[in-house]
Amino acid sequence: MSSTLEDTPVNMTVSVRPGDTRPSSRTRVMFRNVPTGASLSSGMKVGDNWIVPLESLPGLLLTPPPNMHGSFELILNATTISTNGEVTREGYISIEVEAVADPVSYEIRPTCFDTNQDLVPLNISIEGTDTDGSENITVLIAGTPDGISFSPSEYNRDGEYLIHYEDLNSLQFMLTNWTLPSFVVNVTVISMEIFNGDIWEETTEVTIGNCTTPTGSVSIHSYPYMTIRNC
Ligand SMILES: [Ca+2]
Ligand SMILES: [Ca+2]
Repeated sequence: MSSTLEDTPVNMTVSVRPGDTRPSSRTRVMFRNVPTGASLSSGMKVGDNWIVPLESLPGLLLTPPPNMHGSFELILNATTISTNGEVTREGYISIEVEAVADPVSYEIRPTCFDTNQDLVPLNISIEGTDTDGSENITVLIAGTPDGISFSPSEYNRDGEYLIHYEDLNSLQFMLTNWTLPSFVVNVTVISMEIFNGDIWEETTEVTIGNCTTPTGSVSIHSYPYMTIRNC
């Protein structure tokens, strides 16, 4: 049994010693039952089989099908062909591939709220790389101040809201504290392999400002104060 991680090549560690070394004989090595999408680092693919030159066996790598996890079994046929005929030996190689959560790409569009708004959309778009349905994507918004709540979501505790991937298109926050000039939340994008719970996550600080009171060193509501005294 050889083990590897999802999308990671595994060394085949196979050696074949010809039983007949006379110049008139030759040995052919064939890997059978190679899953669709898998590849070997050397050799020629013929249907689901790969024919690999004897001299390429040391260091031979197998790359599992993209995003695949689970196990499969290869059949190894080594055939020596000589003037005495053909002799084939058969062996089996089990490969175990462990699921790994993949990074996702995401974009959080800047937004701000007006003091007369109750509901404000928050646009978060996420694109996963492991699209075979083996990963669950969620977003956790933490550090939410009083007076703000996100919907649709699951409220955890202490200002934490969990948003499911399918709800991202309709995500918005409800505002009941219009005195906030701006607020900062921590947005964590999470992908989790359903099979074994492996997690990839990344956290971004997002500032959501009051549209009429921009944050920063300059404010449109800041006017110079000046006194002119006529002597
Ligand atoms: Ca996968
Ligand atoms: Ca994965």
